[in-house]
Amino acid sequence: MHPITLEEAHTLALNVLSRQGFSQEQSQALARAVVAGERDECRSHGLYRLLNCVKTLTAGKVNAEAAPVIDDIAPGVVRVDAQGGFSQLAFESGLPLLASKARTQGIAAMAINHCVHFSALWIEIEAITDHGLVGLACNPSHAWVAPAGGILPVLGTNPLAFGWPRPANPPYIFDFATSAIARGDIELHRRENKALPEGWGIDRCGHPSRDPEAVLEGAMLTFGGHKGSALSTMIELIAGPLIGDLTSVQSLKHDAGAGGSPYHGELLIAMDPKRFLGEKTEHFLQQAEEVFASITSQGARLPSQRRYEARARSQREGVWLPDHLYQELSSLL
Ligand code: NDP
Ligand code: PYC
Repeated sequence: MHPITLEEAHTLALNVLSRQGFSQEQSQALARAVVAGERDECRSHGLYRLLNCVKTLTAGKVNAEAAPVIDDIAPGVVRVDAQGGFSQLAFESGLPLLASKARTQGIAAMAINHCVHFSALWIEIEAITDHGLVGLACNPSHAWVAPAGGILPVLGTNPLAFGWPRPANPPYIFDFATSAIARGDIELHRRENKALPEGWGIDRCGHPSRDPEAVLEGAMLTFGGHKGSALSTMIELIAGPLIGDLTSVQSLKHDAGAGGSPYHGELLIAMDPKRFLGEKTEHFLQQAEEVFASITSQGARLPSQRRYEARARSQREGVWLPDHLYQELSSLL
């Protein structure tokens, strides 16, 4: 394993991306995202994703110099056209208007269109809770996941993330794929020659499999059976046709076997507790704290707690990259 500080990780990511042809703005936004993933020990969306950014660029499936265009389409709706670039810069560009609309209206939505997407959504949700707002985000991906009861991959890994700002604590945030696990984790198992846990996927014939290669070629499964399947379908709809963008099936078709990151849209919703609650805001935010306390007081943990602990550790001690990953990234400089 190769030790590296967070500053070095950021410089490495930035240099790889600029060297490969991404604009400064795109490189900065991408580097911030992958370093945050590595820092919080969400490795399926950490520095290893740089390999996929480069693969997507080499395949001609992303606009490396895209400058997002913001469109104020309704009092409560912002549209950001990512212009075929990665989602991160589009999100960062649209966030100030989304936050300002949420503060005025109480609730506002942002549709990001025409973006190449691999982001862990907690990064965006955390940026929304930093504004004191409640946030929700979701997007399709590539059609890799079979619906409950079926064996053909027609749904994406479709993440759903939610965040709640807490006055005296880090925000409550959950963020998960609606598949049993993110595809990135299956790819990491393949890279490390590790068998998958049961229940993550099936082979091409629909038989349960623990072989990462067979599952990558077959289909992943949803979490929670028909419940995950329905949530995933909802995401196909509200972050696809509703915002005028591609479904996971269409995204995979657009990729045409290039092996690039998914290309589609994303829906984000921001809500301002102060608009809903006025002078009762403090009282009701305190009730929310009681909900959290009722969970943690019995020894259960809140989602993101592991991440916040990992963050503190990485900020203190840096992170460790597998040697082969460090070498692969260095070879791109
Ligand atoms: P996990 O199955 O690991 O679930 C992650 C969420 O569950 C986190 O919020 C995590 O908090 C929480 N959690 C895990 N264990 C517990 C526990 N015991 N008690 C309470 N909370 C718990 O992640 P996934 O593989 O489903 O997703 C990983 C990432 O992949 C996400 O960030 C997602 O956005 C991203 N992704 C992105 C896609 C895209 O299209 N852009 C597609 C699919 C996934 P903690 O982090 O603290 O452990
Ligand atoms: O890990 O499932 C995944 C994923 C898809 C797009 C970005 N991440």
